[in-house]
Amino acid sequence: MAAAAASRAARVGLLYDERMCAHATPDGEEHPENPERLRAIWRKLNAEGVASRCVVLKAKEAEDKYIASVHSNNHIKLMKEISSKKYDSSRNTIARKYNSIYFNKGSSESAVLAAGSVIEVAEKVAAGELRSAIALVRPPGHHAEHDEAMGFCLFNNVAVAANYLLNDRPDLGIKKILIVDWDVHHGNGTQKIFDYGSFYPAEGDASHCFIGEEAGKGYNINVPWEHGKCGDADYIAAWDHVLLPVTEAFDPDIILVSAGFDAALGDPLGGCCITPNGYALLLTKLLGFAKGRIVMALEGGYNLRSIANSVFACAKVLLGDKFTFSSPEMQPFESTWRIIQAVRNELKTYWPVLSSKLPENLSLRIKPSPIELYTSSDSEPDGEDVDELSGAVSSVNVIQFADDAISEHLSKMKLDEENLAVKTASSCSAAEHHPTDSVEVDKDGSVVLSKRISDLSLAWRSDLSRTHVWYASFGSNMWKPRFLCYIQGGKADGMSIPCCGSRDTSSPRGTMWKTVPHRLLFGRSSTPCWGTGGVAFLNPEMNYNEKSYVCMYKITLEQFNDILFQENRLVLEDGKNGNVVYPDSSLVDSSEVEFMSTNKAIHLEPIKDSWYSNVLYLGDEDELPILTMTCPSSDIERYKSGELPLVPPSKTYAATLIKGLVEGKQLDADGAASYINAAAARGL
Ligand code: X5A
Ligand code: ZN
Repeated sequence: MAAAAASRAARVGLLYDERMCAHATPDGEEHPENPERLRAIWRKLNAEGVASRCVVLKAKEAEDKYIASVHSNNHIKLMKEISSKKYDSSRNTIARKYNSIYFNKGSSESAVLAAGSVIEVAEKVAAGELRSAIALVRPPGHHAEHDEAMGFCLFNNVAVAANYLLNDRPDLGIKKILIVDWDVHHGNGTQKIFDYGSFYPAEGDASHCFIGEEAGKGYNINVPWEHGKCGDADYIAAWDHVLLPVTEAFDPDIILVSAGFDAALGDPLGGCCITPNGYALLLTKLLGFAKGRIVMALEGGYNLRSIANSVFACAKVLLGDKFTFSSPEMQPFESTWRIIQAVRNELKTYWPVLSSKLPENLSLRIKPSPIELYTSSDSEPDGEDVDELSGAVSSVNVIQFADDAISEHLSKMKLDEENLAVKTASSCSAAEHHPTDSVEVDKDGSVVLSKRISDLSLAWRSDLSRTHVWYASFGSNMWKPRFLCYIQGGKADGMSIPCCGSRDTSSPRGTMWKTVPHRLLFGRSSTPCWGTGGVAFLNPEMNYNEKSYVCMYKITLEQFNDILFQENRLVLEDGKNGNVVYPDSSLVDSSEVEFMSTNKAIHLEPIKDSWYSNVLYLGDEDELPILTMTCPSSDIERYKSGELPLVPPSKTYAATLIKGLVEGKQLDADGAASYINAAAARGL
């Protein structure tokens, strides 16, 4: 009986191999794409008893000849030798030539195993030995191009496996492959590798207008979100109205999923909010095609808990566990419907099933803002009109190979290196490059770290660089030299670690002081920068008996986001490589600002557990909004209950506030000291 049940249940492959954890930053520097990602998923699947229900497989090396169907011989040689002794002294320098790449002594082995592992499971699924499979691989692959590593990817694992099935295993009868790339980032590598046409320098190639070239026309579908806040409802809409109709018409023999989980709720890079159940539903909808032959290969995904829970949900789907999907509460964004309609228009000549117009009533549905209100207000969140561009791109590559191998590869585009010297006092629009990479000491003694910034998606930056706001500081940022560290990078007196600064290092356009009717408090017991002692927060609740000093700086909304990233420790720095990884999407754009101007506050869902996740609107000055960032009201409750400690500031931290107030001519030294002491003593 048990055996019969087991054979009726889907045979699901699960590939995990500790050897793919060998790829790591060279000196243990923090990086989102790190070995713990695989381990976190593996631990979860074991703890939940899911791994034991799967056919567990070990990694296998990819043979060069298979990798060569996708990558140049030079690229293969370099990736395979980069970990050898010969490269010990040049490894970091070579890594820096790429966008968002590091190498160590384990990189070569991991990369060859990642590609080989996807081949391995794809072969077993295509052969019918397994019904479906999940390959837990790293480094990821979908950004890697013919002759180029980028975006944490060395070899394009999924593209290598697809070519293997099509070119090297005619016996398996796989003629049509659907690649679904649900990673939040654009699968530029996969797109280019399977693009027949080769002559278009692909600036902005994540556009829905890229539908493939020549014989491949209609076989590349991009669904480029206009902002980074899409969730289950948006992805399901793209599935129902683009992907699934095309899949039905295409009728693939197998589906390879470039399964990045960085569109997951809680991801530090993505900013989207797909839930584990959302992923389960997206996957369930695909299971209806290709006789359920699905191969999932891990791509991105950087929140360990989110990726573990998401892969767990997907594994249960593949194993045939029953899910009950309640219809999502959220509706897709208005922009989601607009994008889906545009994609359908673009492709309807190739896929007649997309010809019909979406029903009128669909396009009118609007998603409520993903926020929490903190200051009392009777107005409900309105629908928002979001037309900001940001990084989230979901792409679907549909590939059909009539016969032979891929044609000449695309001429390389140059979105690769975004370099920035911190002290370059130019405004830096997304298009500008500052090819400096060094450490200097500024004349006033502060350390200036020049850095390479690697963002694959920068559209939101150029947009928000045109909007100005007043940023109101009430803590150490009241002292201008300290504040400037958040703009220009480096550290000022009293700080023990440097800041990475904003991408736009231009100085504030104005400075101005004010008092606001909010209570100043000091909470949390220590910080990496200031050591033991509390740091400043404003109670988001207004209180007309209070008067707190704020120093306001007129800066761009892009700079404001960079301050938010830094305050909430969302910028990852890799000291050795000098790489700085910012989140790929903004936290506050014009739609949030507009929302706040009627509702006073917005709690930033993607960083809801961070210290400064609550942005307050404090009024206008010069017709520009005054914004500050503080803790959410829920933290105020935790301070009141004693769950979070109210702690007076350290001497150095207090000294910084006092310097700000004195140099800003708000109070004399004694007055400033008693202002701080009173705030620290008062409690809540
Ligand atoms: C595989 C993947 C992301 C690279 C982002 C660089 N790469 N800013 O998610
Ligand atoms: Zn990604």
